[in-house]
Amino acid sequence: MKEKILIRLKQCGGYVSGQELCETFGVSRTAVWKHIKALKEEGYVIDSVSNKGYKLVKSPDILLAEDIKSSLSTSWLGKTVKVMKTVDSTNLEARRLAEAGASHGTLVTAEEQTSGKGRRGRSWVSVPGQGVWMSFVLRPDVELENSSMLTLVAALAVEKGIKDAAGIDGKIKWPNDVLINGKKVCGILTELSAQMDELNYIVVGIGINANIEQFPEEVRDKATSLLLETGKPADRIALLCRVLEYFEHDYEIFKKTQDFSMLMEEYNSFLAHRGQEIKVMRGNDEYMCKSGGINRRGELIVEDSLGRTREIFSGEVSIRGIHGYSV
Ligand code: BT5
Repeated sequence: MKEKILIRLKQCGGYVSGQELCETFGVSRTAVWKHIKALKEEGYVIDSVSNKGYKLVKSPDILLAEDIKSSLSTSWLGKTVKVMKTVDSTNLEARRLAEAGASHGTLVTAEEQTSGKGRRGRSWVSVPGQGVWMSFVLRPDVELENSSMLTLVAALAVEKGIKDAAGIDGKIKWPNDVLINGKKVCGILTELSAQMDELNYIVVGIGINANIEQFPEEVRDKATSLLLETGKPADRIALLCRVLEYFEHDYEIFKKTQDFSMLMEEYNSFLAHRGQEIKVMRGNDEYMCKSGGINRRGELIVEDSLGRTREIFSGEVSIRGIHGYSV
């Protein structure tokens, strides 16, 4: 009931009379008043004026399933959503849900991750309440060999979602980061479960540093947040929703050809390091080359010192700008 009252107040934008709330939801005035009181205790600022009713003035910065549902305009992504206060890792939770049969598009998000994961056993700093830490399950109709490109679809969605929700331009650092002013604002971790050549499910995990004010020492020189870059707090719900909307849209485009032929041009326009010297690292092997754009298979085209071009596959590769992490 409390959630329904909240949604009504949000949809209205202005005052909703107590009488209308009673009639719509079939409850007494005292019940309405109690729910409003409970909402205020959760941090909602609600103005109440006699003869006019109640008006939602400000929502607290917490992730709520109702808020996500009411501002998300997708057809299948995030329609089932699990919002958690704390979890080990949203990727692990999404995998558990997928193993238990969760459907295509199921979303998990949490205020806090106690063991946020990066690639290859690295960890992901997930300051409680200050980021968008989310993962979703895909049961895609996509060939196993093409599935790694979903990381690129996610990066493209994050770049555009950040632009819409926070009004700032990012750059995609192929394959799985988004940077602002050369520092990492988002990391993506795509994991899959397959048997033989058959894909069971994919989990796409996205971490966006929305409102982190201070990073721990170990990532301070390479990490940034939207708050630090724009000087204003980002609306995490809007950010999450816009990213999911772009992902769903671009995923449908990707699925048509199962490659990047229709997304490549846009992706390359956001690519960091384009035309610049980069260091490619594969295990202990490192070499310098010039970065081009991606091809339609999502591989990064580079040119070595002898002018030969190579395509690098995202698998085990990390790239760095010549001055370290940044461009
Ligand atoms: C990534 O790995 O960038 C993938 C990160 C994915 C995080 C999301 S959050 C929701 C979901 N649930 C999870 O458990 N994970 C996903 P990689 O490219 O390996 O980069 C990891 C490296 O980034 C670390 O070794 C640090 O150097 C750095 N790092 C850690 N936390 C960071 C942060 N909050 N912001 C920027 N850089 C960070």
